[in-house]
Amino acid sequence: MLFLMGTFSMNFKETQSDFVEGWIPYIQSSLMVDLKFWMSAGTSYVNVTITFPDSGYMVSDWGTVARDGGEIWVDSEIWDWTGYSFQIITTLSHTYNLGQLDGYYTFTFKAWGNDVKSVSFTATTAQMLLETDKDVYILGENVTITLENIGTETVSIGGYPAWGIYTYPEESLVYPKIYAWLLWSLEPGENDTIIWNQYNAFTNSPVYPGMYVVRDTKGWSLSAYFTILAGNLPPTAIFTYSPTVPIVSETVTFDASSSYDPDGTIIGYSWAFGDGMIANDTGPITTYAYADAGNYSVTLYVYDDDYQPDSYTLNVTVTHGQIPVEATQELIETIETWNLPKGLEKCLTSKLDNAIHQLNKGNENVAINKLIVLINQIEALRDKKLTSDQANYLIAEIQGIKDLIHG
Ligand SMILES: [Ca+2]
Repeated sequence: MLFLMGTFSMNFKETQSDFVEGWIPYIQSSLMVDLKFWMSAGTSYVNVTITFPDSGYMVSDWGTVARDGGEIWVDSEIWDWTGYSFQIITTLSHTYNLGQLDGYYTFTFKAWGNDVKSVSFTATTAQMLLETDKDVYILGENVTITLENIGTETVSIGGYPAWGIYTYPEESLVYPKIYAWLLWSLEPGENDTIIWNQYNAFTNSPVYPGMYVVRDTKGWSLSAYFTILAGNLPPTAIFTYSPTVPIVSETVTFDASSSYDPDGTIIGYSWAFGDGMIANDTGPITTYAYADAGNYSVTLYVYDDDYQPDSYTLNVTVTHGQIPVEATQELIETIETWNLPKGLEKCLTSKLDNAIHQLNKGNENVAINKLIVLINQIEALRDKKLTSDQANYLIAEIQGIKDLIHG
């Protein structure tokens, strides 16, 4: 179109030629104009789509929305290029925001002051919102449809649900088969949600892939379009393990039997235990024992009967259990045989007691930090309140306990 505009400027200077090419006002035939009305969140819209037989047309001004009572119109400026144009069917489209309307209206699309095409509709300020949770679904996937009162007044509704699901563009109803004879209402902010399992209520079989539309049946002119694609739904990997806090060399059971595939079956389970070891094709339940204490990221990999994968990761903390606790307890008992001044003995043993307390609570890093602080304090006491041999002994023992905790 810009190219043609350029041609126009060039030809404009050549007005002496026999045949003058240029843009002339054009009044569109109603046959090639499509008007579509819809509402969203209480606002009314009309979309105008014009199909031109070739590239030699343009709309320089789509006009502004004017209204007088129930009559709404826009006056556009459409041009036809008198010279050569490409034989390509061209579509131009524009959406008009009509604002908040309440009542029966006729919208007229005009060109150069002439009526081209009209559409009549009923709009309401009830401010209902109808939507699906997604725009595209895989065959077999649940479709969640929500009708919400986003206005400020209670809306009374007769019949349930207040909408139907139709094939598009055939507009053949697939759900529901029967509307409940029910008077109900939605308060402002309240919504009603229905999950549709993609079953055609009339044929009692799954619907076909394609485009569908949910339309309200109450005259609100609400619609929500969505597409169902043939395809595979991915599996969901999930597992649990026990015991919750395993200790070194203990058998840990990993159970992935709650993993699932919504439209098929899981045919492969593999594991990465986080310490470099993996296990392939284990089935849903497997066992493993860790050689060292530590924090491990355990990842389960599953794939379904269409070989689509999913994975799930949990952190597993493996401890030395009571081994460092017992080693610390033994060190306390040794210190108590040294006949140190009571204050000093209390200082050392209470800090070790604290570390045991933290270990028993599973706070291994806190326990290690307390032991590091204690080592520094013992260094400060070396050759003062503690002999060098005592300090060496204590530090070596505490380092040993730390290594047990660390794994
Ligand atoms: Ca699947």
